[in-house]
Amino acid sequence: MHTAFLLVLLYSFRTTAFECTRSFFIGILPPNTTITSVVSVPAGGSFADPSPEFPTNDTGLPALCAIKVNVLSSPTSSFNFGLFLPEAWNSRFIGSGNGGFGGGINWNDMETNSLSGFASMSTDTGHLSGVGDASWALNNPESQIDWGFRAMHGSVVLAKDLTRHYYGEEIKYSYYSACSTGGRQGLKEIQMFPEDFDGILVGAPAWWTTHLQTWSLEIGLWNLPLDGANHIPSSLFPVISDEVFKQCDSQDGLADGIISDPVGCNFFLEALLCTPASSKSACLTASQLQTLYKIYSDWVDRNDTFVFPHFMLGSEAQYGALVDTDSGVASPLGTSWVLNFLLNSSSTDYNWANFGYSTVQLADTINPGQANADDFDLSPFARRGGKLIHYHGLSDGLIPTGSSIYFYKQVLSTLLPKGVSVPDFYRFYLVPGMQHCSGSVGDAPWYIGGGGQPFTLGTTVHGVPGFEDSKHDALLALMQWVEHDIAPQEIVATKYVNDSVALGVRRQRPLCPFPSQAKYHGLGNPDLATSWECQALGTF
Ligand SMILES: *[C@@H]1O[C@H](CO)[C@@H](O)[C@H](O)[C@H]1NC(C)=O
Ligand SMILES: *[C@@H]1O[C@H](CO)[C@@H](O)[C@H](O)[C@H]1NC(C)=O
Ligand SMILES: *[C@@H]1O[C@H](CO)[C@@H](O)[C@H](O)[C@H]1NC(C)=O
Ligand SMILES: *[C@@H]1O[C@H](CO)[C@@H](O)[C@H](O)[C@H]1NC(C)=O
Ligand SMILES: *[C@@H]1O[C@H](CO)[C@@H](O)[C@H](O)[C@H]1NC(C)=O
Ligand SMILES: [Ca+2]
Repeated sequence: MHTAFLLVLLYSFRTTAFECTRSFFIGILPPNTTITSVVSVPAGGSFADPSPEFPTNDTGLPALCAIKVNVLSSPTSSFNFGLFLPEAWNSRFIGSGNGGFGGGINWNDMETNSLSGFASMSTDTGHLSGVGDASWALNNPESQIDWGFRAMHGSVVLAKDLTRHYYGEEIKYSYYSACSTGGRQGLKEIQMFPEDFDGILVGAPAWWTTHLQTWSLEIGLWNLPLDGANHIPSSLFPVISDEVFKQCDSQDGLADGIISDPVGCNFFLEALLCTPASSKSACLTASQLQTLYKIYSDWVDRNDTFVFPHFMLGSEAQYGALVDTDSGVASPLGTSWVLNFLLNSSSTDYNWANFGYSTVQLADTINPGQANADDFDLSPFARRGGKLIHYHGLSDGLIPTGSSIYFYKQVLSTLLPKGVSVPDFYRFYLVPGMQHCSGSVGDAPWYIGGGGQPFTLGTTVHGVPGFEDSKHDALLALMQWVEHDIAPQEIVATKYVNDSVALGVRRQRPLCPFPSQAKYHGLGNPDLATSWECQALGTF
């Protein structure tokens, strides 16, 4: 009797698969860490830890253990990370990232990833703030370093320890997927801690912090002051965009509302010039045209120094943040960074008349928070078998597509002479019509299940609904590369009708490994991926 009762007890104890309690994790982490909370979430449950960067609560979660940890990173700073450990675990670990200067745990991407079975991690990077707010960085060099790279690496190491302990098993593979600042965080991991991840998927990385943030200020100044003859009001950008599409859409060989090759478009800006007959609300003066020339040109400064690439033709719909400046001042993505990270100034009425290339030089000297992800020698990551997939939208109106092209070419220039075969570990894709990280103009197919993309389609969307394979899902393509050594070729991007999965597919089209481009066969429905093929440029 007594023995039987004990056996029943033991048996029922073992069916409680995992121990999601704070005491279970005590002693696993180093002394300068605090396990803030351990919460068991039932299937279909929710989780709330809203922050300025990620205000939306998770709902519809799979059964999981949610852990939050605080880590002292210096005597004056600390960072937090979150970890979701789903009961239905796929034996893999994944990290996600942040946006702008934002601070907050990305529980949203963690939900996406845990619905796919990953143990999922994200860090708040050491502070709480919205994406355009860098005031936390003022005279706070330790938190700048946390944001720069320290919080990500520290979180990855500790979150992996908790994951192993929880499941009582080794992690089979570790991945990372994120966009924008998240892309920078991923490249930084490759450069500084190549052992952290087996596969990394980055979109539109904000990798060149000292140049990107200063350029974000400069491009606003080009279109100011509001009463200057040079100023293009926001009401004219739809007019400009229409003219760009009118000229460039068909130059790629197919009039389909998508500018597939903005670099190849011979755009005649003077078509926009006002004549005595034209309506003033639908044309540009000669001085406004000069501003437009600047917007579409690289920032090249003293001694012919290349500072930063220009926006691509077809990116105008997203100019509200940096170019339009209806507020009369440049974007905080520029000013807030320069004041708080660089000049150590809290001035709200700073005189930007003195701003210019010398500020970029100062930024390069100081490199606040060591945030620049500009070490192009990725060979340690390549040697240990790491794989990188990188993508960038051609209609990105926040981070110029050219900055990704420049990064890829710098890696080629660094590694090809050393005999490192870049396509063996790094593939780069341009996404025609895609805006910053997600969404598109002209109904262009953009969805590949990249960092942050699923959540924009719905809080419980994960993977590529209806197309759960490595041909359509960039993360699955990366996993196939890492785990089965099958390198990705074309990746088919999807556009759902009105970006609603329930409304079905509007269009699909292959994305091609750079520098090849998707070309229409000339026959068949151009909305089907099978009507397109990747064509190489010359022999490359
Ligand atoms: C998120 O959850 C918190 C805590 O449960 C709650 O106070 C808040 O109202 C929720 N926010 C939304 C938008 O539902
Ligand atoms: C906290 O612990 C980690 C790992 O042991 C160590 O690298 C780090 O320097 C420690 N931080 C502080 C503030 O002691
Ligand atoms: C241009 O380059 C020359 C030679 O390196 C240098 O002496 C000069 O100071 C540079 N000019 C500016 C304005 O940076
Ligand atoms: C701002 O402060 C940091 C130290 O926190 C210093 O390294 C940097 O040089 C300062 N910036 C300027 C422009 O003086
Ligand atoms: C998609 O959105 C457009 C514009 O809002 C609307 O006119 C159209 O009816 C929507 N399509 C569907 C199938 O809901
Ligand atoms: Ca076209």
